[in-house]
Amino acid sequence: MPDISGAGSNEVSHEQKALHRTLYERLALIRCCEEQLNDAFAQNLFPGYIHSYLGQEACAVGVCSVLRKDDTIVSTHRGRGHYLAKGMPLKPMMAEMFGKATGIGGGRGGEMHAADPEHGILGGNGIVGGGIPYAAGAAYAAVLDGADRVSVAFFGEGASNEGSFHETLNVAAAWKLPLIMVCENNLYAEMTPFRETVGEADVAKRAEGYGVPGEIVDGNNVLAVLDAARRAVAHARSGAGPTLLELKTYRWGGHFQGDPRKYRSREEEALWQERCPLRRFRELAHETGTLSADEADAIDAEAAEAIAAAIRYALESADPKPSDALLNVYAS
Ligand SMILES: Cc1ncc(C[n+]2csc(CCOP(=O)(O)OP(=O)(O)O)c2C)c(N)n1
Repeated sequence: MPDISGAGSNEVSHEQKALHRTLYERLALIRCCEEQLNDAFAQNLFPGYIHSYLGQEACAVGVCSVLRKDDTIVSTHRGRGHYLAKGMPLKPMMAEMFGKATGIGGGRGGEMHAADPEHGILGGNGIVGGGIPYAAGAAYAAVLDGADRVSVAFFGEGASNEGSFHETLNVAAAWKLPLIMVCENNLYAEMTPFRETVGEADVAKRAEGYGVPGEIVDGNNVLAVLDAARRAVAHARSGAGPTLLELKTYRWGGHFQGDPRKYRSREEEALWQERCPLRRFRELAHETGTLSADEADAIDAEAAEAIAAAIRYALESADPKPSDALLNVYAS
């Protein structure tokens, strides 16, 4: 495997530079998206809830960076990072968040239910753990098609206590499905600390009981996530079956915007903000000579402008027509 970190070498290859640039572009886009949507929400411009992905950006970017366009993912109620990292076009994604007719789902799905099969994004899901079996279905479809596509299930540690997690992992192991189960362990499910709901707080240790590889990864280190995802994808594509990855991370905001966060301390939040995935990657890229501070600043500015333009587009777009409400409900 090529050394993508740059550690131990003074040579910086063109590929390394290009990879680091792309990773930072995606991280910055997701960061700006979440920040600006929070602002829009505070100004009462946003309909419904926002389940912010701030702080978890390296999870989506690290995993999706090793996927092909035809590989599939299934997301959760906290899905924008996954959508953007897997390539959902920005403006239709944003318009969907605002429930507009120009949204990728015509505004029917809204914040929790965007999908884009063209880019292998099979959808978010408001049911905790609800998407996990769909991802196994997509993996099984790849086997039936004789294709070497892989399928990724993103979910939170709360979802790992649902039956759907256990049943899916069991059947995926038995049938050696090309599935990567990615648990983003951000320590809280709504207002409940994970450690109060389990006897063993490392989700990845459960992998052994199902006879599949399991790995605990620093979810705030995009290169560590990318490395682990690369191993899991190679395992799945070779026909060896599923892997369970547990990415240890933290959501900076509440469960949803407006959550007063009484279940955790401001000190704990500050500690995790010190581990900012973007700042850490910027520092590493700077040290290894793959991205200068000026280049990273320019990427930040481009991302901020792209997100602002997408929000303007969404706000200016028309609402769906009431007369179209039954479109796409029944097969014609
Ligand atoms: C089956 C089900 N149970 C409960 C809920 C309410 N609920 C919504 S999000 C959430 C917490 C999910 O936590 P986790 O899976 O860790 O994801 P995170 O929000 O931390 O990203 C709960 C309990 C739900 N939507 N679906």
